[in-house]
Amino acid sequence: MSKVLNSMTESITFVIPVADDEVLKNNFLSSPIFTGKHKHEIIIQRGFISASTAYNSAIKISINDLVVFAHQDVILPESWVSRLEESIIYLENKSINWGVLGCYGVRAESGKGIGIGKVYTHGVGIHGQEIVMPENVDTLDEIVLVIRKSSGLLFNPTLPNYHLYGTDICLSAREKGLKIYVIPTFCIHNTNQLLILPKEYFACYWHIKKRWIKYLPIFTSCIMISRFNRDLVLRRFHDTCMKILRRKTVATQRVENPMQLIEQIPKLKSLFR
Ligand SMILES: [Mn+2]
Repeated sequence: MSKVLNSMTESITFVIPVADDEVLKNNFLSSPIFTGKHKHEIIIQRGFISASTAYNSAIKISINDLVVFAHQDVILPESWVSRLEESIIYLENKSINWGVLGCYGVRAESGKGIGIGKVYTHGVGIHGQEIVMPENVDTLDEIVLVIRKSSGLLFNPTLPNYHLYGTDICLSAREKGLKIYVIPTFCIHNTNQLLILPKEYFACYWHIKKRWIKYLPIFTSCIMISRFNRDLVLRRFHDTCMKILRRKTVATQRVENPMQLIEQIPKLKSLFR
């Protein structure tokens, strides 16, 4: 990108739904941007019945226009804020009316399992197509989502649980004629890699399918929501086999100290800047 900024001019509100304070402390709050002095607002949301209700209540009270929603187990590098700002300037200079930005997303032509935006997912490794400019996608992964409060976008309060709310808000943006972009930033998702999708995930699948039937097929970072539910059927078959074989349900557990992990993997260390 041509425009390089020396300092961030806009304060940001970061919203984190928290289920485990230890995970929050060792991951999101250990991100280099928060370890020193900073001017951002951090809203921690606890005890909500769904991600959508947690996030909407945060939008209401946020003091800044720019709002970032991230998982408690996501770690953002030092450069993250300036890359976000460069991306916003790039989009606004091109008069692109953006609705939602993120770190990882998919579009119809992405191909199975290939997302846009390079990230590290614990249990998977470094993955996703590296980008140098913001790239238009259909939907974004929930790990990181960015909106402007002034856009009027809200999460769908009728969507239950903590799944597919990123897909839903991207479709709400599309409905308003707003564009979805992955920005060229790197982040780490220190997740527990699940082998079997929980039943709540499928409840969200059906909810999205019903609400956004006119946009089928809908490509998401985890599943394709389609008329004949091909991905869902395959996924359920896989999960049933796993249950019959009584295999473990979590493939990889998140690491306790992700900063140590970054030090141990040279490629990860060079991307995490
Ligand atoms: Mn997570």
